[in-house]
Parts: sequence; structure tokens; C-alpha cells
Amino acid sequence: MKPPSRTLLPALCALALLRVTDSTAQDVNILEEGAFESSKGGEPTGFQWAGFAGDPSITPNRFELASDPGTPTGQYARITVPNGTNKQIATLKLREPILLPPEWIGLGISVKLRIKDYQQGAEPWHGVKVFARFKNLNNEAVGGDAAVISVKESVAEWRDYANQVVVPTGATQAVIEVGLWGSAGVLEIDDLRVTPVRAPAPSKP
Ligand SMILES: [Ca+2]
Repeated sequence: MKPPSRTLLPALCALALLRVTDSTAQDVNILEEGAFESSKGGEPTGFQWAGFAGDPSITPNRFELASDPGTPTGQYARITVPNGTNKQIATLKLREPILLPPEWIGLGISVKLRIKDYQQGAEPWHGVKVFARFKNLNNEAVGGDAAVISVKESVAEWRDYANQVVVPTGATQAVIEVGLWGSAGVLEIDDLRVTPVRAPAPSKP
């Protein structure tokens, strides 16, 4: 896996300056279930667990839906990668790609995270991330990997993170993935939201 492209940064800055014309639609979460309040077959609705299965003594990474008794948080997703086993990728990935209409020039992504016992992996690109991967009509990757949100520390209380990513030229679909890349810790995830950023309407003559 390659580190996120540095060439994306100027584009992100430019995107932040664009005005969004449809603020109502902007607030709609594209994800069917980003709050992790429902599940199908042990996985959150709309997501698949992309950690490593098999012998738990070799690959003890695990995923569960959890909740704090007596708090209004409701359910959240918890990914556990024990220390000493941090050479792997343990993520939740969207089951179905998000289809991108041509007028979507970016995606806004926000999430709440809580992280315990974080242990950084060997590579600088290792860490807790929310990733966006884009493909074109021919199912080919476009735009490189984009870490929309990246955290490399323990976070004791729920913290809100938000960022935007540019939809690369030619991209027609996007898959969002959240989890631990090559690092260890207990990652808790709630309220994952993906919202469209639309091109400004053409100015009237
Ligand atoms: Ca929740």
C-alpha cells in the first residue's frame, strides 16, 4: 500500500473554498447505517469486517458491536488489534460502493472515534484511518488512496473528526473503509457520515 498522495493536498485546500449550493442535500448521510445501531450476520448493516480471520492465536484481531451501559451513545463498532500483532490491516469496509453522480466533486466524511492502547506501526502511513478508494466505470482504481482522516494516538474520550476528499477525475464509485492499518490498539467508531459535495451551480448570464 502506498502512502496518501501529497498531490491531493492542494486539491483539498481548493475544495474547502468552494461553495456548496445545496445545503439541504449536503446534510444527508449516504450510508445506510453509519451509527452502527443495526447488524446483519454479526456485521454492521452495510459493512464487512476486513480483518484477518483464522487461528485466533496467530491473528487475534477482532470486531464487535459494543455499547456503554447507561450512556446515550448507543451501539458503536469496536476493532481490537492486540499489541505485538500489529502487522495487519483490521478494517470495516463498505459492502457496496457509493455510486457517484457527475455533479459530486467531493465527499465530506465525519466520524466519532475513541482509541485505547494505541501502538504505532513501523511505517509512517500506519495508523487509524478513514480511507476513500475510487474506481472508474471499468472498475480501475483512480486517484490513488486517500486517507481522509488519520489519527496516530490514543484518544480517551469520543472525539469528532471531519474532512473532505476530492472525487478524482473519472471516478464513478467510492468505497469507504475505516480501521487500523499496521498498528495496534482498541479502536471504537460511531456516527460515520458521508455526504456529497456538489459543484456550484453555473452563474446566471
Ligand atoms: Ca451509534
